[in-house]
Formats: sequence, structure tokens, C-alpha cells
Amino acid sequence: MAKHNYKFCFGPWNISEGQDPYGPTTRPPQSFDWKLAQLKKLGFDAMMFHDDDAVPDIDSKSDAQLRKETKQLKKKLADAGVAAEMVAPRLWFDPRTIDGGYTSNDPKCRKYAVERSLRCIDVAKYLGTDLIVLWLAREGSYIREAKNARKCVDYLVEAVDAMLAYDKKIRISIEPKPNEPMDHAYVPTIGHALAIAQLTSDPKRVGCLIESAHAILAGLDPADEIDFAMSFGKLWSLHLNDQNGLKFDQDKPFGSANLRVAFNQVRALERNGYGKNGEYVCFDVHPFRTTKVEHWLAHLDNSRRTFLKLVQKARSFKEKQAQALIKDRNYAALDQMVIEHLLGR
Ligand code: XUL
Ligand code: MN
Repeated sequence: MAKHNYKFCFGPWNISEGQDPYGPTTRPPQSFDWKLAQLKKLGFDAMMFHDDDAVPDIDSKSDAQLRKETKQLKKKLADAGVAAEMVAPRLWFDPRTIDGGYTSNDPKCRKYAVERSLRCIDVAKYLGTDLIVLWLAREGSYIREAKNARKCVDYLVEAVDAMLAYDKKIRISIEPKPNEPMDHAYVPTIGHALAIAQLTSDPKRVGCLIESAHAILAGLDPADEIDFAMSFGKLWSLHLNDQNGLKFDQDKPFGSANLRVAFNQVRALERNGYGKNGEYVCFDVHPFRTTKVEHWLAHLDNSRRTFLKLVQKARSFKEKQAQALIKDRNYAALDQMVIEHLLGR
């Protein structure tokens, strides 16, 4: 197995305040500077951004203002020795995105979504990253009859093409998720994301981002999704976390719900050499709502601890012994071997 060191990342939204659909925040908001200082203190290498994490109220800002604020942010990151991993357009808050961004039925709203995405590319360029992430939050429907799903595929491809044409250097990673906030999303899995990539004007610059919880919500195994994406050389970013079954998107600490599923994700990353081209391991995790302010960073530190322990477990797994059991089709013994390896016996 390839031996290399991983680089770690999280976003400002991962130090969240505990709000859920049924109740208000449980922790006071913190400034961006505080969050950056915590990232640095924890020894992470990069921060990931939504466009309006980088430029708050981006829609009300002129291009000159956008440039000024992103340049200031870039300096702040450089002074802290922290890289900007990616920028993602937040296309799910504005009233114009109520019925979708790129796939809204209203052409004016679709236009807004594309224009906002081009400004997101400006933010990325000024911050010094070529990676744009598209989590296609509202690109789907609540009822099937509300939208023409065939047309929506065209709209998605047109939007991606507009981004590719706007800046010849950017790469786009599509982050699939099957549901929430939508009943059904149009790009629910990595297979869908890579199929969309093939329809665009420059498939080489369109890849994907796997989030563990999103794969589990689609009824898929995230490790198999990793192997699939990496067979195409298209896994350009990663949101590791965990999810306890089919319910709301939980963004639990990595390995929290199912250690074996986490172990297999790490094994898949190891065997494919994830990170060798500079890719980051990002944790898209949230604190439990009950978390006290003094324990506010534990979910991030714990996710990385678990990840690194699982790297050791992946590297110390007795491959020869496993291969002998596979050859003998003795999967019962292989199963127990994995369990005892994880238990530390
Ligand atoms: C939502 C989600 C987002 C994206 C970035 O489920 O994962 O935070 O990762 O837009
Ligand atoms: Mn995510």
C-alpha cells in the first residue's frame, strides 16, 4: 500500500452553533478570525469555503469590493499558513433559489444561479484555488410533476459549461447527495456526477467529491464510491463524516456510527493513493447540538484522530492472511479477522 501523509481541512460552517429545524442555536456565534485561529491551533492545513464564507453578503458587493475582501482574506490565510482548498457557490439561501438554482423553472432565477457561480469562480481565483465544489442542494424536486427532469439535466450541463468557459483553469467537483433538502435530487450518486461530467464541454475538468453521509443516505457504501471515483481519476476532494442510517443528514464525527465502514473508506483511500496529487481530507462534521462551548472543536479533532488510527489499522492489516482466506472463499474467517483487527486483538 502507498505510504504517504495526509493533509486535513474543514470549513467555517463546521464550527456550527447547534441550530436545527426545531430549535435555536445552543452556542454563541464566533468570528471568522477565531475559527481560523482554532483551525491553526488544531494543526489543520486548509480551509474550505462557500463563496459567502469568504465574502459575506456577496450579492450586495461590487466586483471591486469582492476583489478587495478576497485579497484581504488571502493574506490572512497566507499569514496563518493555511491554504484555501475550494470555494462552493451557496445556491440555497437566496429567494431566487427557492425552487432550485440551475434547475429552477424560472429563467431569471437560473440566470442568477449561473452569475453567482461565476462570481464564486472569481473568489476562488483570488484565493488561489482552482477547485470549485458544487453541492447541488435544491437541484431536484419535491414532487416529480413540478419539473421536467430531462430538461434539468440540460440546465445542469449548461451551467457547468458556462463555468468551464468562464475560467479555463478551474476544475469542478460535483458533491452528490440523494435527498435533503429535496425529496429527490437529480445528482444523487457519484455515478450520476461522473455521467454529467461526460456531457460537459470539458469532461477532464469535471470530477467529484464524496461525502460519506451522502453515500450512506443513497444506500451505498462510501468505500465503493471512493474506489469507483478513483478508477476514473476523478476524486478531487472528500468530506469524511458518518451517518447512522436513513434519516436527516447527520454529519457525525468520522467513524462515530460505523467504524468498519470508516475503516474501509481509509483502506480505499490508501490503495488508490488519495492525496498524492495534493487532495485534502476534509471533515464535513458538526458538533452534537448538546456540545458545550469548551468542547466545541472535539468533533474535528476526534475525526482526524480516528482517521489517523484507521490509517494505522489499514497499514497493519495482514494482507497475506486476508488473501489466503479470500482464495479459500472463507469469508466468515475474513469477516472475523477484520472485526478482531479493529478490536485490537
Ligand atoms: C451539505 C453539504 C455541504 C457541502 C458544501 O449536505 O455537505 O456543506 O459540503 O456546500
Ligand atoms: Mn459536504
